[in-house]
Amino acid sequence: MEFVTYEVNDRVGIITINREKALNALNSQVLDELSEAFDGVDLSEIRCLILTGAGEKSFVAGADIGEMSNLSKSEGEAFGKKGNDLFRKIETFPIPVIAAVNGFALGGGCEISMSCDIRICSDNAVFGQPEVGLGITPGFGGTQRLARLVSPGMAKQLIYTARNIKADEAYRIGLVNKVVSAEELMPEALKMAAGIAANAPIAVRACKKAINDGLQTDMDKAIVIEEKLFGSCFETEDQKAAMANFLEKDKEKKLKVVPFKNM
Ligand code: DAK
Repeated sequence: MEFVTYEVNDRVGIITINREKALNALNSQVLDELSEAFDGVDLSEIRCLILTGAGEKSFVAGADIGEMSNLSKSEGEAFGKKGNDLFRKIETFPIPVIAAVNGFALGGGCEISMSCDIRICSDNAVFGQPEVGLGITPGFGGTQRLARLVSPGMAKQLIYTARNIKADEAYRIGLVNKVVSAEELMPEALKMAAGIAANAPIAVRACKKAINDGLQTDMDKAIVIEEKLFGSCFETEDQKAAMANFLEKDKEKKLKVVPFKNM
């Protein structure tokens, strides 16, 4: 792949968008390669992913404006679908995905970070949805995910004004989970990912599915989703081993790697 790299650090996979000259802007090729990288993750080994951008200046400075500038209506729809399919793939990916936001996260960059489960950013990060200044709406789910993540009022303010916000404000409104220095960004993301990877993998996946699916429905149905996933954990070796370890007061025993199944 030309613009995306993938590496493995113990049980954590790191996907890097590597198109630094264009501040990691998302063109069709980057979207295709990202999709391929996610498809290639070995889910029997990897328990958490980190998505980041190459360099210290930009995570992703948006969809590629050069490529978008000459799109026809049908081409625009096709480009939107390519992005939306990828972003849903990330959002519903069986294991957690942490966005390590190393600088600009504008337009499609902010949107791809919001399709991840958790966002950690460097203190030079800048978030925003500048689309209305370019004559378009956010096209990769920004209107939907920002409103759900922060609040409808704050999302409307940011989207209508096209105003960029710095890391501290992104943290204050709940768009990012944590702000660290640029040097600390990857160590912090890896530390959080390792913490997730140390827990029972099927239970972690079930939590992601319960939260995601539950948010799409009303509370009565959402609670049933949780019940079913909770019940399914009692068919796992992790549940039996982890509870036995607790009862035997042997907290040092490690959880086994259990392949993902039936979820
Ligand atoms: N696309 C293409 N190239 C970009 C880019 C982008 N989004 N952002 C930066 N670059 C390129 C620049 O053109 C420049 O290339 P060269 O001139 O060196 O060849 C290089 O990256 C360095 O950028 P600058 O020279 O501009 O660097 P500065 O430090 O001066 O400024 C900046 C950094 C991030 C403030 C600035 O580059 C900037 O404003 N970039 C654009 C940010 C932006 O507006 N992003 C949102 C794009 S709109 C849809 C699907 C998707 C979308 C919408 C609809 N559907 C199909 C419905 C998504 C839309 C967006 O994401």
